[in-house]
Amino acid sequence: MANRVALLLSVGASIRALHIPTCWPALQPPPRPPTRCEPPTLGAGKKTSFEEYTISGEGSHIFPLPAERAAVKAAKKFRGKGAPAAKAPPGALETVLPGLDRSYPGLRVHHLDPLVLVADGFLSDDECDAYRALAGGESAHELSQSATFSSLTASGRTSTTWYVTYAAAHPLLARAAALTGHPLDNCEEPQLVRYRPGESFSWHYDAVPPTMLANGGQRLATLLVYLNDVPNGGRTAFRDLRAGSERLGVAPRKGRALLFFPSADADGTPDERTLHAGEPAPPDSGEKWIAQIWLHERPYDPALPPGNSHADATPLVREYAAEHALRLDE
Ligand SMILES: O=C(O)CCC(=O)C(=O)O
Repeated sequence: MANRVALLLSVGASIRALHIPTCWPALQPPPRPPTRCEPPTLGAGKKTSFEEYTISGEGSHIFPLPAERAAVKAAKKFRGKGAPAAKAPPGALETVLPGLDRSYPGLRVHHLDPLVLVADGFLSDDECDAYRALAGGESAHELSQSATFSSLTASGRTSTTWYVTYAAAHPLLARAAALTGHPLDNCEEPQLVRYRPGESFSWHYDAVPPTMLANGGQRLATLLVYLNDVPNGGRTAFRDLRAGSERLGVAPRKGRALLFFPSADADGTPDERTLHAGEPAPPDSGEKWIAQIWLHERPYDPALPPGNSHADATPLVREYAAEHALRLDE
């Protein structure tokens, strides 16, 4: 309990530092204690000490879940390595995010409903290295705590996060805009995240809680790019989604992008089927680095690093798109 209060206090402090309104009851514990579910496996059937929690069936005071939980179902056809997105049923992608380019190079469907997409080679090796090198530099602001909203759902992150300027992240933004057809102005501050061996981010939702929708509205899409290979572990795992008989998990491969859609509704209801985690990697696996952005419903006002602005990135994004033959919706 003392640990939880300390965590909540530190999250509250960091959110105040980010100028995010704190009208959610940060110091109240969730209505029910978390209950454990079976631990995940890592590699060839090895158990990890990764703590897993399940959200109570009624959700929490931040995330009231719908009364009827939608069936969690993976289409058989799309299990395993995924199917080319271009072959997905008509409208399956576009109804989730109008403007999504199903013919984006390498885009594959790993889960159809809810939609989980993966694209290898989304960023080049050099682009991954350049993004990673932003840590500690002038274009990046280190956060004392994650800016994710899910602390009260008993999730915990032990990794380190930096907010990065849009300008410095322009290759990622240009590719995100081409893939999603979504305006740059709706994008939250790009993040850079480092997991040291054994660090993790336990089960959480990415959806914005109902009381925090003022800036940009709901997060419509999560786009995450792995900046290095992690030989064993470190997957992004979806607790309730299956790939065949196994839990759906996406392994970190340098340049690989993962795209999914965290909200069921603009009112702040998470799509509870997207509960996910960054699994830990064993000590000999080295670090895991990711870049990530969230696309909102409406234009988003950045807070960090000081002076960060979409406008600074716009010419760079256009130039990059022209050089790489990417189609941008203007
Ligand atoms: O590191 C990962 O694989 C997942 C990260 C994540 O879910 C988050 O930062 O919200």
